[in-house]
Amino acid sequence: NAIYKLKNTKMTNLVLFGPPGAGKGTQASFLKEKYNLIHISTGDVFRYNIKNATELGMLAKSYMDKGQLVPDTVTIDMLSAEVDKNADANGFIFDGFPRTIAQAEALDTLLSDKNTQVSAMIALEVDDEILVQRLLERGKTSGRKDDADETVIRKRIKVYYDETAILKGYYQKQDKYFGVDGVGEVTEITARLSKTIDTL
Ligand code: B4P
Repeated sequence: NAIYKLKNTKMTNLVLFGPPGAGKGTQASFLKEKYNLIHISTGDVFRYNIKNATELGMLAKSYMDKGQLVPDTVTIDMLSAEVDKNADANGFIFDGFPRTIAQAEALDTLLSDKNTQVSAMIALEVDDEILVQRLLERGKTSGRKDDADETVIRKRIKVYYDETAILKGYYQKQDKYFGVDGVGEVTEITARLSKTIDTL
């Protein structure tokens, strides 16, 4: 109906972007409160499914443990379902999605079907060696197989450059790309991100 449409045109839909360990999940947890947005982390949804031993979880685990991306069709279907669960949202923070051009195109279609669109991609910029250190540190306590082994961590960073980094250009072409320095105190980085979001 008309009200639903009007609300949707005002939605703020942020893609939080960056290599593994850049701080996407860390920052999304603050930004969702501040801007009253629904936070969807594809990694978290996969890990929830792994924990509950669902069919999706079993499939995702076989890729995640090796540092590979879960196939697009599976990831896109899951993301669509998560968006549909929150039809009355003010907007979304997509954390860890899209990671491929196919996923970015699917997100555009999904949002345009709801009379809305991606507002901005905000990328956290962090040097590779800092990423490796952060993930190894988290691996000591997280129980995440993909954080425990430096070879797998480096594989994830390589997959980011090979398959995901190309999305910078995809959003730059639409004037929606914003890079933010992701090194420093967590609160400092939240402030940097907020400064960008407030200009949208
Ligand atoms: P994700 O769950 O997205 O995990 P991630 O890339 O490691 O980032 P995360 O958000 O968890 O880390 P963060 O930067 O917050 O993906 C895991 C796997 O799932 C992928 O490899 C893939 O297999 C699969 N997957 C997920 N989405 C997919 C998709 N769309 N398509 C296909 N496959 C997909 O934090 C890292 C660490 O840094 C933390 O310990 C944190 O405390 C620390 N940290 C954060 N900010 C810091 C700061 N400012 N200073 C110091 N440390 C900081």
